[in-house]
Amino acid sequence: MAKYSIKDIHALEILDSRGNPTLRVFVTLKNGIKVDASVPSGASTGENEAVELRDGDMQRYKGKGVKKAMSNVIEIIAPELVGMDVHQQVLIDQKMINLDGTVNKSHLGANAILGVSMAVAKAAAEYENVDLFRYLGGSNARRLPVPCMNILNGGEHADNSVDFQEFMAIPHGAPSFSEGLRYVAETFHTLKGILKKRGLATSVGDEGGFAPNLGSNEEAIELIIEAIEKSGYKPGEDISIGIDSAASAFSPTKKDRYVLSKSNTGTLSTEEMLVMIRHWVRKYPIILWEDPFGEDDWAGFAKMTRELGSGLEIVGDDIFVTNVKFIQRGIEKESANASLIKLNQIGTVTETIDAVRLCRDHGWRSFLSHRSGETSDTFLADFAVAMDSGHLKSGSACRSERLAKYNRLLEIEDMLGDDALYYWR
Ligand code: 2PG
Ligand code: MG
Repeated sequence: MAKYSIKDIHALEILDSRGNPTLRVFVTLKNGIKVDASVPSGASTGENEAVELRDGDMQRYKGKGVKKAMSNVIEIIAPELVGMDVHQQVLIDQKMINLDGTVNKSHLGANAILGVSMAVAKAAAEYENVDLFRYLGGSNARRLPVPCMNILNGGEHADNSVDFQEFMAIPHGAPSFSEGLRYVAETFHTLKGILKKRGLATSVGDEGGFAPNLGSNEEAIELIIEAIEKSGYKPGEDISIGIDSAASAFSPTKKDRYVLSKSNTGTLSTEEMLVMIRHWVRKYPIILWEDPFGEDDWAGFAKMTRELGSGLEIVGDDIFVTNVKFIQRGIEKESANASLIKLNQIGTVTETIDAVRLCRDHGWRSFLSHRSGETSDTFLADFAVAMDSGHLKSGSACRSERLAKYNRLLEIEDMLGDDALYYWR
C-alpha cells in the first residue's frame, strides 16, 4: 500500500446546529494523516435533491438518526475504497455513485457519500501539504467571495411573520473580503439596535439573522436599508440587498400560487408575484434574487429572467438542486442566470464541481451556499475560493457554525496577502 492510499474510513453520528443528527466522516491515510468532514443539512429542501438518509426510528431523535448512513460508510463504502489512491477524487466519487446505484443516492444516502467525498478531498490536500482551496482550485485560486450575509430570517428558518426566507446584505463595494465582512457585521449590529429601539425581537433564526415579527415582508428591506445607512454605508454602492424567497416553501403547487400567510399578504399568482418583485427591484438596491418562484415554476423564472435578468442576478436553488441535468434545462430555457451550489444537494465533490463548470461555461454565476443546518466544518470556505465563485452565503454575523466559514476566509485572505482578489463581477 502506497503512503497516499486510504487506510481507513470511519463515521460518527454527531449533531448539527439545530441539534439534529448528521454525519462526521474520518479518512486515514497509510502515512498516518487523518482528517474529518461533517455533512450539513437543509430545511427548505428541493424535491429533486439527493436523499439524506435518515433512520426513521422514532425511538431515536424523532426518526432523524443517521445510524444507517453511518454503517453504510463503515460497512459498504469503506471496504471498497480502502487501498485506493486518495488523489483519485473523480474515480472515488464515481465508485460511490455506482455502489449506490440510484439516481438520487437514496440507497447509501447522500449524507454518507458526501461525507466520504469531502473527507477524501481534505486528506489529499493534507497529503500534498497544501490548503484545500489550493488543492481543489490550483495555484491561481485567489479570489475571495463577497459574503452575502443573511441578517434577517423568515420563511421556514424562523417562527415570525416574514414569508421570505433570507434578506442578505451584500458588501460588493468593499475593497476586500475582510472589509466587506466588517461592513455587513456592523450593519448586523446596527440592525439589532434599530429592532431593539422599536420594541421588536432581536432573537435569531436558524442562520443567525434576526427574526422579528414585522408588518410586511417589505418592511424587512426597509429596516436593512436603514441599518446600512446608520452604519455609515451607501445602499447600492457599498452594500446592496439579496433576497432568497425560497418560494417552494409557500407554494403548495410549487408553481403559480404563492400563499404569503405568515405576513397575512394573501395568495399571489406568478404574475402578481412578478409585479411585486419588479416594484421592489425598481425601488430598492436589490442585486440578487434567489428562488423567486417555486421549483416547478419554470415559466415564472424564465419570464423574470427575460425582464430583469440583465441587471439582477437570478439564482435557482430548489429548481436546479446543484444537478447538471436541471441546470442544463435551465440554461436551455433561459430560466435564470445563476445557480445556487450546495454540496449536499447532489452528494459528491466531483458532481458539485461539474455543476459549477457547467454554469461557468454558459456565462452563469454560481452562488456557493451553506445549509440552514450546519456544523463547524469549513470545507465550504475553501471550496468557494477554489471555485472562483465570487460570492457565497454562510448566514449571519452570529452562531459559530456560520462564522467558522467567514473566519476561515479571513485566514485565506491573510495567507494570500496582496495576491487576494475581491470583486463582485
Ligand atoms: C437555502 C438554504 C440555505 P436550506 O434555501 O438557500 O440558506 O436553506 O439549507 O434550509 O435549504
Ligand atoms: Mg435557497
